[in-house]
This record gives sequence, C-alpha cells and structure tokens, in this order.
Amino acid sequence: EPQQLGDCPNEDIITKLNELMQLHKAKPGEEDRWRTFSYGKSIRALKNYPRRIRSFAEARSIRGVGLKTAQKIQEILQTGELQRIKYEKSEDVLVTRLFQGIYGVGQATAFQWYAAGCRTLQDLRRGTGGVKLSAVQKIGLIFYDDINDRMPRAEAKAIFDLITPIALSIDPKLSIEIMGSYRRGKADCGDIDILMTRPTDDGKTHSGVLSRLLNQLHDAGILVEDLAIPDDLHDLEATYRGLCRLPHVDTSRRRRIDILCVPWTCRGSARLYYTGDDIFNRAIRMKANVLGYSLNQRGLFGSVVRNPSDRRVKTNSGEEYTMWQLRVLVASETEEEIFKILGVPWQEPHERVR
Ligand code: DCP
Ligand code: MG
Ligand code: MN
Repeated sequence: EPQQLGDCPNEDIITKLNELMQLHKAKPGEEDRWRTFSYGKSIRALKNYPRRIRSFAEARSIRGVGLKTAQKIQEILQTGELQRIKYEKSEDVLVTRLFQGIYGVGQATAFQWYAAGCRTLQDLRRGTGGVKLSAVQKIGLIFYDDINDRMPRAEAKAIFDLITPIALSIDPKLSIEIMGSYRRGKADCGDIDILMTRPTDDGKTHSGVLSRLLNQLHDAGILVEDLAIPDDLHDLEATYRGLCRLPHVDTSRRRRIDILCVPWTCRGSARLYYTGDDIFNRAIRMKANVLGYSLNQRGLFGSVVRNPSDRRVKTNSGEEYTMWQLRVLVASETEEEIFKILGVPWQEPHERVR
C-alpha cells in the first residue's frame, strides 16, 4: 500500500517531479509523452520508498527511477530547486510550443517567428515582424483548435463508414482499413489513418484510385482541405494528408485524415507500421536491428550480401547501395510472419503500446 504523501520522506522531491510531469503532460510531443510516462513511474516508485533519499546512487538504485530522473533528484537534494521547471515555463518555450501546434510548423519556424517578435496566434494572423505563413500553415492556423483536438472514436468510424462505399464504388476489390490509434482500440483519435491497397491476382492494381477517391470525397463534402498531395497520385505507394469532416452537419469539426497507399505485397509491414504506436514501432525496429534485420513499412529486410567488389546498385525506387549493403526482403505480406521471424510473441493491436 502506498503511504500517504504527508508521511512520505521524499515528499519535496515528488512535488517537484510532479510539477515537471504536469508541464510535459500538457505538451503534445512524443518526447513529452515519454517523459510524462517516465516521471509517473519514478513518482510511483518514490511514493513507495521508505527512507529519505541521500544520494544520486541511492536514487538510481530504486527500481523505476531512470538516469535522468536520478540526476534531477540529485539537483533537488543539492539545491532544493529544479531548473527545468523554470525552463518549461519560460515565455519562449510556451510561445514556440503554441506555434508548433500549427500544422506544418516545426521548431525552427516557431523560433524564427518568436525572434521576429510574434507572441500570439493573433500576431501571426497580422503578420507581425513581417512573418509569412505558407498556404498549409494558414490552414493550420485557421483550424488550430480542430486540428489539435482529438475526436471520439465513433466519429472516426462514422467518417470512415462514409468513405468506404465511395472507395469501393471506384474499385470493389480495393482493401481499405483504418489503422493508427483507431485500430489500437483507443477511445479517441488524433486523426483518421487509412491504409489502402488492392490484390493483384487479376493483373490490376490500385493505381489511379487515390486521385478519383480524393475528387469524390471533395465532391461529397467529406474532404475540406488538402495539406499534402503526393507528387505522383498514380504511384502504388503514396501518402495523402488533409482535413475532413462529417458532411451536412453545420457544427461538425474539421478532422485530420491521412491516406496511405501501398503495394499489395507490402500490406503486412505497412499494417504493422501504420498500427503503431510509434514507441512500439521504435522498439520492434530496434529488435530487428539487433538481429541483423532492418524493418520499415515496406518490409523486413535481412542478411547483408557481402561483396568486396563495391559495385553500385540502384533499386527501382532510386536508392543507391553498394553491393555489400544490399538487403534482401525477408517478409512483408503479413504482420504474423514478421513477429514470428523476429521471435516476438504476437501482440494484438490494443497491446502494442510501449
Ligand atoms: N508512425 C510512426 N512514427 C511516426 C509517425 C507515425 O511509427 N513518427 C506510425 C505509428 C502510428 C501510425 O504511424 O501509430 C499513425 O500515426 P499517427 O501520427 O496518426 O499516430 P496514432 O494514430 O498512433 O495516434 P493519434 O491518435 O494521435 O493519431
Ligand atoms: Mg492517427
Ligand atoms: Mn496519422
């Protein structure tokens, strides 16, 4: 049983770590999710620790307390403060975080705008300091709240259920599926991630479907803004990003939508990638690397072909390798075979978190 915080010999440390955790929790980044998770784990461990911590080494020895947290505990022990809290609350951090909530704005742009004197979204709308937004960033600014809010699972399904018959009317043999957080069973989704492919046993492919689908979804009032249209809409491998909404509902909000098209043979590795979550993907890729493979959305590749002749080879997709770097496709058609070859016990999508 955890003790009451009041009786806890490390209460001051927990209070500071908790304050820092809350600041990270309020931020959207993947790094922040990690930190929130990691501080949460440390705090639980500290609540159960029966003695006053005296040193870095002692902090580090507690199960659940990582290196970075132990360093912060040491700082609190020595100074009574945690500088990182002040940093996380400083104006430049808060403002650039706000700016990075605009779709298409990264850290570099956010800091440029800050340096130009912009402090609020209104400053950006007015072009304070001469800042100019790209077309995509303008959309990101207009729909700032819609894009940053998550949608209920049921809304993702409702929109997908409108898209499916339109896609199948273009080609009834199309395979279309929602991936991402939806497939992992989450109660809310940041966007709708759609994977599209088509079997080729009749000699046909899904080439050309995306372009017709986008037109029809625009006509139906489901797609409302394009954010990124692939250069070659007829490529078997293409990613579209846009905003969609439930049509004919004046109050419906704009939601982010991604459509990923992949060749039929890559569907297993693509489903694995696109189901995530991103941290799970990182872990399984690392596992593949340790075993001498490399894993991406196109497949699991293995056994480096060593050839001392150092001849240059170009793949279909234009990547260049030397012979000794050539990688051989090991599996890509099903998720199951990839798990099996990597010796990872099967995990259902909802289990694929961290
Ligand atoms: N993905 C990844 N690495 C990234 C981005 C994405 O591995 N940097 C993979 C894993 C994700 C999937 O693509 O689960 C879909 O990406 P999203 O950004 O849409 O993330 P989720 O659908 O998992 O979460 P959200 O509900 O926030 O959209
Ligand atoms: Mg998603
Ligand atoms: Mn997505």
